[in-house]
Amino acid sequence: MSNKENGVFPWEEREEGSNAPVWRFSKNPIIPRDAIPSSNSIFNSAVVPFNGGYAGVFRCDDKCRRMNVHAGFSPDGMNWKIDHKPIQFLKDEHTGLHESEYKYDPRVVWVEDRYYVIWCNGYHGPTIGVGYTFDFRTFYQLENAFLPYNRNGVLFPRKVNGKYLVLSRPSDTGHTPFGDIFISQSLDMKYWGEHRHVMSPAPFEDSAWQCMKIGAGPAPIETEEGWLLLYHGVLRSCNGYVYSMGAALLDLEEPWKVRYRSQPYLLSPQMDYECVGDVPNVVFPCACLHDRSTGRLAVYYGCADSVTGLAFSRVDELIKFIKENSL
Ligand code: BMA
Repeated sequence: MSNKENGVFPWEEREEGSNAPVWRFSKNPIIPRDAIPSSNSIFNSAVVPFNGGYAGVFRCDDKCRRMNVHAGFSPDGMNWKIDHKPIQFLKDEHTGLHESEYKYDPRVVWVEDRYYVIWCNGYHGPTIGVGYTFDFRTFYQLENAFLPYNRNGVLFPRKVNGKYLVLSRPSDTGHTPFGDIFISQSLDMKYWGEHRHVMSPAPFEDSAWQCMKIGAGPAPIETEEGWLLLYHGVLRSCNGYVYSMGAALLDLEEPWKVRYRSQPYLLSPQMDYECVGDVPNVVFPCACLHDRSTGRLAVYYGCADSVTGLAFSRVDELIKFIKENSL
């Protein structure tokens, strides 16, 4: 068991002449929609360093369009072998913990001694499911963090002031046309409280790409200047929702305080594989690898609810960009 960042870091330099703060991998998408026999689509998925390579939890919608999560492994973060069968979470039989009606949009993060998985869990509507694994073979399910309706649960990689922290976005039963990011705190990963508001959508006149709803993306990355949070923002266009990616810098000690927040988007649906698919015009980040020795970032994001893409950035350049282009 290990969370050592000793794999080959997935990386490609930005194109010559470009000064974009975030740039796409030239060989995107890295995971096609049919990477396993049962899949209709594989997207909005999470990866982490594992055993000298990488492991992940992947959202695979099947050909009945049931949403579930599968484990996967990679030597280099780019070439993935995804289990054909969904993860079967073990539950404590005495608690009466329900079967999930569906699972989607997983995030994975190493906290203290294990990998926590957190996802949108179907329980009389969407809410925040929580589980953990040591080896990506056996998975354990814990109690849901919240009542329905809620989505985009994202766990911090360490306790802050002695408490686990989770971001979430309270929602409704459907394709929620609203949404703010909140933070909740827990001593035991079971009972969550001390809820604080973090961020609202931005005014249309200032930053329309994030004016309808927002939701946390990958687990926040700790930097000297604060928690770097990648998130998605949604614009309602005359042709439907458009999902783009931005970033914020949250206070290290009081992460409900937003220090800076990008006014322009960092990535928006512009390539064919982001604009065309089961749900057009979606980039949806759920994971970010950070190579501390070089400051490199590798962002995994769902494209058009169909395939998985990879994008790159550098932590210092990204922070500089957010500060210079803050709302
Ligand atoms: C959100 C979630 C995501 C999805 C996005 C675009 O509400 O359901 O899983 O990628 O919509 O369809």
